[in-house]
Amino acid sequence: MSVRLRKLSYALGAEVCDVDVAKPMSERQFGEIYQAFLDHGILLFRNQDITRERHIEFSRRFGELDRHEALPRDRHPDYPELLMVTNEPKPDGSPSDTKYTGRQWHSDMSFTTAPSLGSLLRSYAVPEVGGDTLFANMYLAYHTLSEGMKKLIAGLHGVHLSGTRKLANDNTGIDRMHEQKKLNPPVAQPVVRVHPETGRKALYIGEKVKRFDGMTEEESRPIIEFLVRHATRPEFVYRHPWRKNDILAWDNRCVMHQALGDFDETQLRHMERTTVLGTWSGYIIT
Ligand SMILES: O=C(O)CCC(=O)C(=O)O
Repeated sequence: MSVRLRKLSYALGAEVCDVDVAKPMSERQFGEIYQAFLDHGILLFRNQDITRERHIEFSRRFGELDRHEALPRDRHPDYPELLMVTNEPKPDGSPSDTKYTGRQWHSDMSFTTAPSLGSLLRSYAVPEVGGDTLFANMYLAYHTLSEGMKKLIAGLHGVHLSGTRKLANDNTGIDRMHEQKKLNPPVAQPVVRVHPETGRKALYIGEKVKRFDGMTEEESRPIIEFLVRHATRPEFVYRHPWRKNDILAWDNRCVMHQALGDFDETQLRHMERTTVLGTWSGYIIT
């Protein structure tokens, strides 16, 4: 049986239709799904009312899973393979640590020595409207740069830092940010990555990049800002309007994303993510 795909946007993404990821899947069928993942950058599976165990099990087919040692506060208490993104207050009534996760353009775990291959985010509760996520095709972003800019960035390494940039006025998340910084020293990652499976070049940049190694922040900032602005032009982006029980799988090696805060924060938005470990070709900044 061949999987049926429906394109999500001009730039990237496809919906995999009529697949229940909790059901046994042959190597051949998963092979088709994985090929679609490589071809489209994002795959959407709708109506996946499945258990946490099945979410983890399906994710393992993409590769070894991260146990999120770099983000200990954000893990599900019983499932270290699941990272929570939720605005549900803690049992003591204080705000969730992960309320503002992902509110900047990034590729998952780029600030660690195990930058992610891919992520599978599942929606448990979504607000009535909004709470969308944006995704940008970083192959297109690279290939539409001028030859001059490609030359300029060819040997550069971006210095990626952990931490949440956008904090609430009440400093929600500040302890978490300090903890993350201690756990994760700055790492340098190539700005142009060759995708290890497709062999295609993609831009690897984002708002966690503070400067280029060997350059000052002042020198780096205009180039970083240009690259992020360029990569997130509307024609390179897909905006995902979540429904409950969606699973969205994306390839962090050629896709960057950002969670939007365009929703009523009194309404519950609860997501859980598995993160597939990727390969590392950067270095630690000492
Ligand atoms: O909540 C979202 O829509 C995305 C969260 C996010 O950025 C992430 O899991 O890396």
